Amino acid sequence: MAFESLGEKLQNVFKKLKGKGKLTEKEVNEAMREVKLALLEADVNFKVVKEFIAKVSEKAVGEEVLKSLTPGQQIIKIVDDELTELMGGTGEKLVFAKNPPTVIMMAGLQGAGKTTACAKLALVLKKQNAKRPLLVACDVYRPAAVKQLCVVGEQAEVPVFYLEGERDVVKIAKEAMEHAKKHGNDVVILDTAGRLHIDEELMDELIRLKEATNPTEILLVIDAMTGQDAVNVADSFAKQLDITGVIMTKLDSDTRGGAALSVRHVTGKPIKFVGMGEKLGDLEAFHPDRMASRILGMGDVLSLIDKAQEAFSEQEAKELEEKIRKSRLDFNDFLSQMQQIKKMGPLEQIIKMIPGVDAKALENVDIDDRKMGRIEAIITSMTPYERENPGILNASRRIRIANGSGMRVQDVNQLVKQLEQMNQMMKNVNRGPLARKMKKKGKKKKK
Ligand SMILES: Nc1nc2c(ncn2[C@@H]2O[C@H](COP(=O)(O)OP(=O)(O)O)[C@@H](O)[C@H]2O)c(=O)[nH]1
Ligand SMILES: [Mg+2]
Repeated sequence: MAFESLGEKLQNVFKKLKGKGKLTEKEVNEAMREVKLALLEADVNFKVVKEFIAKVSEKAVGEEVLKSLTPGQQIIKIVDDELTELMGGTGEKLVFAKNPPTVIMMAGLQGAGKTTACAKLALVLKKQNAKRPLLVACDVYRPAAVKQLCVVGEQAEVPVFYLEGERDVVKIAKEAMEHAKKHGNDVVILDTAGRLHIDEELMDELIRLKEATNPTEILLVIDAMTGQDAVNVADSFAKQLDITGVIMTKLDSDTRGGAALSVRHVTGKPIKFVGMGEKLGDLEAFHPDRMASRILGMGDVLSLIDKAQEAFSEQEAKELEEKIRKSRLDFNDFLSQMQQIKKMGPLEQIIKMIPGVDAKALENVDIDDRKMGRIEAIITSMTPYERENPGILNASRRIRIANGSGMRVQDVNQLVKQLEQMNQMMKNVNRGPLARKMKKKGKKKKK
């Protein structure tokens, strides 16, 4: 897989930073120097590297220090954010025409992977977007080209339109559009010819095809293995043909990956899909954020940090600490804890993001968001006074709450018991050595 070596190098830089409490300017500079070298070695365009480092350095110095992150983590987060930004930020989806059929035109040099990409894309559209694509053979110069499209079309189980012996690609495309309208094909994918190099004849043909079919998407297919050449090709295609996006193929190879990191910045055009293998199923929508995290080898830890930061304010955390110290958790705390966890998203997803958690091991665990919903229903059926003073919940109150929340009295009993147990646990903790530490801290605060 591409990026392996870049990922390794960056991860090594960060390993050195991670454990440190504070970073000196010298340490930051040294880290930046190593990041720069790693990017250059990965064949990232040197102008891109220069700007990237400047941005990261500026942020690393200027960034307000978040309480929850160490300086090392902070820098990793900045690099991750900037890598994501570099590759296009949020990622751009394929656009469909308001009035079908949507025309998608492929362009690119010979061997880049256009014909394969046509069939791969058709398969994605069929499966994920419930479209009925039609492939069109507009590479008329090599007899084998039409055949190849027919073969991959058959594998993907999508129809292929071609005109035997016809040399006029505009005519083929126009007839294909008629065919599509008649047969209910809502997407038309044009496979086109490539050359070994960009030449005028090739561009001319593509421009005529574009004018005749008014494509919603013109996707440039480039081969990641050709590195900066691919970026240069993309740049001139972008200028002459006004492409709408890029399909980067062969990212499964051990290319250093620099092209994928540079192409957006150099051409201004987003990568929309990446080819991850020769098989027809090997086309993935491109997500800059996921790619950045993949390069940095951190799974989704960063989004976990983001989410935690959103959900808990510092004030809230302090208040909770105070109550825990006094073993006086009430139902308001219970409720607000649950709501904070909810803000972070479905429990199951959160748990899967924690590094070291084996997703398979979770399969049998019942992480029930509905259970949280039921608890919430019970608590919100209590009066504010009851929530703050769980001790007054006698039988008649419990019956009222059960009726109000649509739960059984047993459920209410169980919840009350849970809270009691929690407080009991806190009491035990508070008598232990940990508690003495916390008490000291508490006294200091009160001064
Ligand atoms: N490993 C790998 N090979 C690919 C990928 N995409 C295309 N290829 C191979 O690249 C070669 C050229 O592909 P083709 O679609 O014929 O290119 P075209 O000349 O642009 O139409 C074929 O052997 C494909 O199997 C990819 O994402 N990964
Ligand atoms: Mg081809």
